[in-house]
Amino acid sequence: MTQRTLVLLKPDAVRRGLVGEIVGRIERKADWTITALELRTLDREILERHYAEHIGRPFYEPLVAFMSSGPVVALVVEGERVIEGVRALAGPTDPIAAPPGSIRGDFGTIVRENLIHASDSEESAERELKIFFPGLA
Ligand code: 3AN
Repeated sequence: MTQRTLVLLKPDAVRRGLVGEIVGRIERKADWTITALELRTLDREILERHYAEHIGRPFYEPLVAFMSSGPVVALVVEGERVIEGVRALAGPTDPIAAPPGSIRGDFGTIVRENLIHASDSEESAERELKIFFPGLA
């Protein structure tokens, strides 16, 4: 089943020089294609839309501060079961609980700075792709 997903390499990944490493893991999966890729600094407005479900939670303000603390790399990735697949490459939200071999498990320590965002369902992917790449067909 061919799908499309939104991936964000968060400011910690960019600052730490892990863009190549993470993009490489995505590229090496057979038959997935990166169809858009952009370095971009996110403002509060776009983050409010992206993280709408978290508004009001205790971690929301620090999350927005972190996510706007430097540029991110936003990508669109297409391919076979790519939504589930990039989530599997990323590992669970808490990097300490994430298995070694996953991006968060290999490189992360704290929950907020967990390196990568990837859409978690077809509905989320559709919503998030509209926010970040409104011009996409
Ligand atoms: P995921 O990115 O694994 O889907 P979400 O959507 O639940 O996780 O959370 C979005 C982001 O909010 C996470 N990537 C993380 O940066 C931050 N976050 C989530 N839960 C917490 C928490 N309990 N404490 C601090 N930050 C959190």
